[in-house]
Amino acid sequence: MESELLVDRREGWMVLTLNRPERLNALNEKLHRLLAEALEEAAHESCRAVLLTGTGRAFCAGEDVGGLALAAAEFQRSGALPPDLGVTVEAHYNPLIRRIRRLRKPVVCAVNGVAAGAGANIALACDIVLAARSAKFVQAFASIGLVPDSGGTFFLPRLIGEARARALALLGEPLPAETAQAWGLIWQVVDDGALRGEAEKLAARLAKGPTLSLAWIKEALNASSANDLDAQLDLERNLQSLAGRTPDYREGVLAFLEKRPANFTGRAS
Ligand code: T3D
Repeated sequence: MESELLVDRREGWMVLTLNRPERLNALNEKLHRLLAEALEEAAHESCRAVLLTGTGRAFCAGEDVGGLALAAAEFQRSGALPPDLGVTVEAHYNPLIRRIRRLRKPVVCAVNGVAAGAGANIALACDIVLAARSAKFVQAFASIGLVPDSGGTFFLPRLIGEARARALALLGEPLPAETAQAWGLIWQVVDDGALRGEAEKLAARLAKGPTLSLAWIKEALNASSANDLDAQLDLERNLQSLAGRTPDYREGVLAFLEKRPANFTGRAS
């Protein structure tokens, strides 16, 4: 049987494909475990970029509500308290979002179709999000009496502002990919047939980039929403000190002066 997560190792980068198309790539414990293992592998020096996508007509429909419904029915029958969903969030969703944000290399997300619930917010946690023209983003939580998780209440207002964030979260209405791009929720919409190719080109390009500098850019941007300007200026100074000592900086400057493409290694020495 095919794995629920396809891991395709390329030269210096990886493609992770959620692979439960019959459930719109909804997440269960096994898929979470496979994702955690793959992202752990992606942290190794040999991997310099990650592409995350899904098979079939969806990117990811969030938590497998089939599993939730089963558990709820069981608890109703036995008269016990319903399961504490915060436990799943703490065990699986929060670590997943932290892994993506803290990974010291760019994560590209190719949203190949609907991204709902935690599926939408996992996409938003990635560094560069491309979406198929037919894709849509749904904060589906309120529709089933839940609260946005996986960073939704953090990412949404920062990306698109309070008014739009509140309406999306409270109404749970689908947001078409083109509007998502127009609002600044994602980087770019691509024609459906071109999405995978464009996303692969982008990941391969990033994998040839100055990996340490990209990691520090990610670190600075991650920190900026909690920092004031002074703290952010200090952080930028510290990171620039580090970047200025890398072989990739030397190579970048040399390549510029010699009017040739830089050959970055991503190495510290
Ligand atoms: O601790 C915790 O566990 C809490 C954590 C929560 C995190 C969350 O993500 S909560 C939010 C969970 N997600 C949802 O509520 C989304 C549910 N799905 C939908 O709203 C719709 O399916 C979509 C908007 C995503 C797509 O709609 P549509 O019309 O294109 O497809 P469909 O017909 O609704 O779904 C197709 C099949 O996928 C269908 O199965 P069937 O009838 O063909 O056998 C449907 O049941 C299944 N499916 C869709 N979403 C899920 C799912 N199966 C399991 N889990 C899903 N999330």
